[in-house]
Amino acid sequence: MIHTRLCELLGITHPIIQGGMAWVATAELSAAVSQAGGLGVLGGGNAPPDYVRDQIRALRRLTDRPFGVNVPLFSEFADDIMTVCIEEKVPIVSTGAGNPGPAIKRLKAEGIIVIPVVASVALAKRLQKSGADALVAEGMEAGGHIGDVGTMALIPQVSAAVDIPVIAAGGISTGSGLAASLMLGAAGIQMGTRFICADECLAHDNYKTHIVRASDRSTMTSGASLGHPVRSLRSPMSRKYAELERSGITEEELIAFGTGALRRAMQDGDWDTGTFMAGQSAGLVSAIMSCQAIIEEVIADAEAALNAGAGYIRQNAGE
Ligand code: TUI
Repeated sequence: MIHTRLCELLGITHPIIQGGMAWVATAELSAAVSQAGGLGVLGGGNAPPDYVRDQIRALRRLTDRPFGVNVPLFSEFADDIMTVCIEEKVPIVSTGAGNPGPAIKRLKAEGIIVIPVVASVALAKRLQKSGADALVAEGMEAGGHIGDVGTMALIPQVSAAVDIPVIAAGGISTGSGLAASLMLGAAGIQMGTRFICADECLAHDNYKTHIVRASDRSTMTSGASLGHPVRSLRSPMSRKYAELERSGITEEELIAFGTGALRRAMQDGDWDTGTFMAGQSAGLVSAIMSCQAIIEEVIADAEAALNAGAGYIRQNAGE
């Protein structure tokens, strides 16, 4: 059993959190992850507050285990979604794509556990001071909106800079990734891409199949010119987006071109016009499985990796 202080803080069995992916992390997926002993996190995305409230209620019909809601801070509804989380007594809120600052105080005053996603040491330190309970440190191998530091370098630096539990994210889909993250100072992991390929995930089958077929170089980033680089599967849409970006069209035109593309990937599986956000660990995902099977496999493989690691170290120390 891999049990860390993150399990204590969140009331979960395994230190595995499911990324709160916009459109993709619905009640069905998040409930299944929580039911399997991890932490399911609903994706707030750009959705209006009433949709999020319905999702919270739908999740609660499926599990009585702890769960979270992710609030991307660029959403026009970010504050309203936090209000919904307070009204619905959501136990855990994670934030992404910005500095949650004063929102932490507001949520904590209501007894909510707050876990911001950070991509730098500076923000990690600031948010620990602001009262964050734990942090997800996300490297640029991750899917979706990303920072610019890789996971292997980010995790040990954030872990050394703060005392609260650090959850490693970005490029992690396997047990060896969990074992490595623990070695780097993390108290658990967050996986997004791996959970897109869960049976319980409502994403279109094409989305899952493209991830299963992906290899190491199957993702690319676009959107840097707008100030928010996004990693997605290399597809006709992501190539076209990058091309338009280089061609110097206006920001408005570029935004209009990208609007609705994530929904088209998730709901329609439209390879030509959808943006299939996914991390570099897509190349590590080789099957579509239940959330329970995913979590059991990751834990068992992490235990094996940690044991083999100890054996390897003993061998190399000449014991
Ligand atoms: O938030 C994410 N990933 C996301 S959000 C999203 S929805 C979207 N749709 C269309 C275009 C763009 C996004 C898809 N993926 N991950 C968490 C994350 N947060 N990664 C990096 C950061 C981050 C970056 C900078 C957090 C804070 C930050 O701080 C800047 C500051 O203000 O100090």
